[in-house]
Amino acid sequence: MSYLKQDMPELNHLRHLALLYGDSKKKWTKEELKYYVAHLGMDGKADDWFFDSFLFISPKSGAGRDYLADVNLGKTMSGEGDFFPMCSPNPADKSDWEALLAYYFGEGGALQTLDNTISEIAGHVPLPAYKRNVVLSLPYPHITQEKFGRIGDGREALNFSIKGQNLESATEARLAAEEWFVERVAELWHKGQYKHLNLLGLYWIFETIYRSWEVDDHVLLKELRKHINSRGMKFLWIPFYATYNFHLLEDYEKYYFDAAFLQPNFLFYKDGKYIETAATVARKCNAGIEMEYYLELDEPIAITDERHLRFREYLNSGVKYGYMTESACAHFQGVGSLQKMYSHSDPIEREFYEDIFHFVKGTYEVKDYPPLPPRPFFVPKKKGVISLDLGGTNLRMAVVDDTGKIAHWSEGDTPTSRDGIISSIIEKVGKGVIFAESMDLNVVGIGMSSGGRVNFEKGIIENSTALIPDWINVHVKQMLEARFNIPSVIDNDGNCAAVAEKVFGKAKSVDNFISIALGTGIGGGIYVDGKLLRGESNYTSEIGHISVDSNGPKCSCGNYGCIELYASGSGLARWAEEELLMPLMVGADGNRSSKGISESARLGDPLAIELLRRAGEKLGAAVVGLVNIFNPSMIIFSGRLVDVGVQYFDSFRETLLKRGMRPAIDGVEITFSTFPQEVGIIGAAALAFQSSIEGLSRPLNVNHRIERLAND
Ligand code: BMX
Ligand code: ZN
Repeated sequence: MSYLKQDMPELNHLRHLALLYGDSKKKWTKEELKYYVAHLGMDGKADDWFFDSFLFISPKSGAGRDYLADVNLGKTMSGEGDFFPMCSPNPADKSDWEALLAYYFGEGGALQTLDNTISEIAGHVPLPAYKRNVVLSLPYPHITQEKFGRIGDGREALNFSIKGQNLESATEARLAAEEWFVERVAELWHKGQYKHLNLLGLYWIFETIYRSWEVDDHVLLKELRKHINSRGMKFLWIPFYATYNFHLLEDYEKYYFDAAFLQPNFLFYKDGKYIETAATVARKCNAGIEMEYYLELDEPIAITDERHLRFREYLNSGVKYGYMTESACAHFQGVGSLQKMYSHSDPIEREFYEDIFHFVKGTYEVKDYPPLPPRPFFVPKKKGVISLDLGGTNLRMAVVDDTGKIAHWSEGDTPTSRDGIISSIIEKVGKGVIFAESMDLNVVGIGMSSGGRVNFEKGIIENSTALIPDWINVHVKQMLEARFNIPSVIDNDGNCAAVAEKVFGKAKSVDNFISIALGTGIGGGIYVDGKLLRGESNYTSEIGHISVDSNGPKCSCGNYGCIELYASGSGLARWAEEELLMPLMVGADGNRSSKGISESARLGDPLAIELLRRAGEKLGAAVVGLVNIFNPSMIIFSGRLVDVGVQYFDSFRETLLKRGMRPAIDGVEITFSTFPQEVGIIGAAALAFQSSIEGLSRPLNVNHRIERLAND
């Protein structure tokens, strides 16, 4: 039972490895590297060597595609139970991998500059006993890459995905690409003839080892390691703190890697108190430890204080648990932190520079520090959520604050494929988070409103009609939480619209109402006695699928003659086109969408007006049934079609009054939402706030929480 020992000949005397994150568009300079290569005195001159080993990592190619594998950002500290890696929607290809080789080995590349930096310092400080180690990251072979490029005399571009092939072939392709990269590294290294460097090995950038029905990194790594070793290099890994990684660490040297360093992750999680556990596990598994620090120049004071205390704990624990001198250590230091610490105006940061140096030398002594402040230590900022609304036509994203105000809005077409929707969601949320941060909003949740049958508890889209093709069995909640580490919630868009009215809109003090969202389809949400009607499985209130003609056209829901086929945006256009007046109708510009129809009606086209009247009447006929059953006091319309034309709503009202049972129908107020285009977004935002209040581990009682929020 021991750590991965320092100073082992087989690892060329590796002791402390600095992680150097770089931007592949920018070359490393000697000025930047010298802070890691040497200790600088007060006069700025090198007076000793600093790190003995250097790991170069570049997350993205110059073209913006990802080398980095996805990291598990599960919502618990260790990611237990909610591990869900999402491969990059924008994976690097062969040209990017070649660019990475140039970044390492090219003229003025990382290795040449490091070698020159050492040469320069060797002018003042006697050379160390051993050459300095370099470790290079391998780019991750993303399973989203279907056309990596050709290798050797291969006739086709390598495909890393299981599209069109089985998992075994996909894994072979991924391995072939990695082996090609390793060969190129070996060749280029040989050509480089670096004076002061030793190529210790290659680094596997994914912080766990993943296997599922579409990816098999276990097999890949076992084979890849053999290949790397056969070229005289070692294979290194730095997993995050999670019991499944502890488990993998137990066997790591037997199968996967030659050296591994465990991340305590204590710096980044407010509930983390795990340096001791991490040290125990590392010691048990013959692994090293990762030191973790960073420095941001514009963080709030409370965070700075907390960061200082936590980092002090890493240093002190190095003495207490022995890893400072017994264990090989990797040093995560954010981007350029050591350099910033050296010249920092805050004496505490400056002191850390010296402390890290002593730590690396093995001479750091424990320093006292005040106890950690009580949680929560992060300064409470104003709260916000990221909200998404996916409909048949548009995908929208907004940042919403806790008063329901939209701070940021973006909108695009609904992508035509499931993968397209997923990538677009990820991209939009990413942008939303950045925007929220720039507004100093603390993002407490992600909410999504979507058409389809939604398993609300689990956050899964179970099924959809043809309005969103292929939008079936999508684990949205899991995906968002894994990716962004933010509690996420998803509900049907009709429900979201109703929630929006209850929490922020016209129904704040209304207990029984029906919300009808008129868009590409017709979404519904119904409140009964102050509670959102959810039914057995949350599949209620699909108002659009009430049949108004049992011999009508077939709907993709399974039924015939659904009201959505006549009175929604898509329905109006269909009805006009297929059955009714449209062939005769000239219209304003011949536009046969619902917009064209509405435009024509506004210009007085009698056929368009007639069409709107008939649609309103049909919707009225359907809703009469709902009024008779639920006895609401309000019907609220929202969605794109609220402007479709007065004729539609006039005839809706007339039908209701004519056909509804008395006195129920007389008590119904028909009204329009005050934010008709944003109901989905606002409702999803309200749900996200609800979930964040009590955490997501318990079953949700949404109605109770919505009221709480409404009363706040
Ligand atoms: C459809 C159905 C409903 C949804 C309604 C409104 C799917 C994908 N959608 O009836 O769940 O509430 O459309 O959707 O099954 P929108 O596209 O008009 O926003
Ligand atoms: Zn239907």
